Amino acid sequence: MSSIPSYNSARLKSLVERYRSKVEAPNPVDSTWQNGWYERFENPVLTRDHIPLTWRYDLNPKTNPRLLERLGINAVMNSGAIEIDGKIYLVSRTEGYDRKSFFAIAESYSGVDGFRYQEYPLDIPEIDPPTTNMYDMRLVKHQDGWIYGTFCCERKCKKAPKSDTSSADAQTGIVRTKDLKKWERLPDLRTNSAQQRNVVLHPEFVNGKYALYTRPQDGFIDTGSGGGIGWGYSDSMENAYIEKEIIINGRVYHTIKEVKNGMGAAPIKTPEGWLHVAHGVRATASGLRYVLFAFLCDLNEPWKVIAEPGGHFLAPLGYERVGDLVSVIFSNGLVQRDNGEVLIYYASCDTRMHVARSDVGTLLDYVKGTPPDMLTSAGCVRQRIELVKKNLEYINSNPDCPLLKQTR
Ligand code: M1P
Repeated sequence: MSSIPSYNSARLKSLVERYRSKVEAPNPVDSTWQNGWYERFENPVLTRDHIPLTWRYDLNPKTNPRLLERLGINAVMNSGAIEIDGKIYLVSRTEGYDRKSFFAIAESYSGVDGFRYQEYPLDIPEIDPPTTNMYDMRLVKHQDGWIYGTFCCERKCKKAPKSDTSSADAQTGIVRTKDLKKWERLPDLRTNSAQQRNVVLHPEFVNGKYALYTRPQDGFIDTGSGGGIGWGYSDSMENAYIEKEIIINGRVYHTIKEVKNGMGAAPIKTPEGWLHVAHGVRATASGLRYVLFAFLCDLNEPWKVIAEPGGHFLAPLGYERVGDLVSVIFSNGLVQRDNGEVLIYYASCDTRMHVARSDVGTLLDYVKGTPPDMLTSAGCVRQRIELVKKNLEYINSNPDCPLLKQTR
C-alpha cells in the first residue's frame, strides 16, 4: 500500500486541475459532421468530471488523510433543459456509484460549453410512498406561469415474489417551480396504465385542460400492449389524473422504433406545427439500440402527426457508442433560444451529455423535406432511385454543377 500517496497538496492540486480542465475546455464544432441538419461538437457538455469535488471528496485531512473519493459519481446523463434570461440550465440525471440517480442543475450562457454545477444538488421533497430512484426530468414552462418538471419515479414492484429483487414499478413524479430554486413536489400522475415513463407536459392548455404526452407500458422494460407515445388530458396538475390515453405515435415493425418509442422534451412551437424530438428503440444482437427521431404535429390539434421523416435524426457516433450501455442516445432537453438557435441536448450510452445545434428553419425543412419510411426494401430503393434520377436531370441541365467533374 506504500504506493498510495498520503494526503498532500499535490494530489489536491492535480484533482483541481483536472476538474478545471474539464469545465473550462472550449467545445469546437465537429467539422467532420456534414448532414446539414444540425452541428455536432467535439466534446460532451457534461460528464462525471464536471461534478464539483466537494460532492465527491471529504477535503478535510483529519477525516480523509489519503484524500480518497468518498461518494463517487458514475454518470451524468438525460438532462432536462430550459433557457431563463439568456442562460441555459440543465437538470441532469446524476447517478452515484450506488446506482441511485438524483437531479442537479448545471448552467452555461453559451449552452455548448462552460457548464458548471450549482453549489448543491437538488433536494426534491419526498412523498408517500417514497421513491427509490428518480430520473429523466422534462422541464416545461407552461402557459399557467409555472415551470413543471415531470420525471420517472421508480419503486420496487410490490406484486413481485420475494425472490424477485429487480422488478420495478415506474410512474411519473411531478414538481413545479418559479425560479429553479424552490421546488414543490406534487402527487404522482395517475393513469389507467400499469406503468408510465417518458411523460411530458405540453406547454399550452388544450381544450382548457393540461395535456400530457405519455408512454403507457405493461411492465418496467416491456411496453407490451401499451407501446407508443400517448396523449391525454388532466384537469389539474395538483392532482394530475388522465382517464384516457390515445396513442399518437406508435411502434412500427422493422423501423427504428420497433421495440419502443418515447417522447423527448416538450415540443417546440413553430409557425408550421409542434416540432418533436423523441427516441426510438430497436433490438440488435448487441442489445437495444436507442436513436432519436423527429416529427411535426398540427398546431391546433397537437395529437395529429403531420410529417415524420423516415429513419433516425441522431444516432450515436464514434465514442458516443461506448459507455455503461452500447449504442444508446436519449434526449429529454430541447431549447429554442431567443436568438433562433435550437439546442438539442442528448446523452450517449447513459454516460455523458452532449449538445447538437440547429435552428427552426432547418429543422422544419428536415421534418417536411425528408421522405417518410417506405417500410420495405423495394419501397426504399425506389425512393432512392427517384432521388438519383432527379439529380441526374439536374446535373445534365446545369453544366456548372461541380458533380459533373467527378466520376459517378
Ligand atoms: O437505458 C436507456 C434508457 O432506458 C429508458 O428509456 P425507455 O423508457 O424508453 O426504455 C430510461 O430508463 C432512460 O433513462 C434510459 O436512458
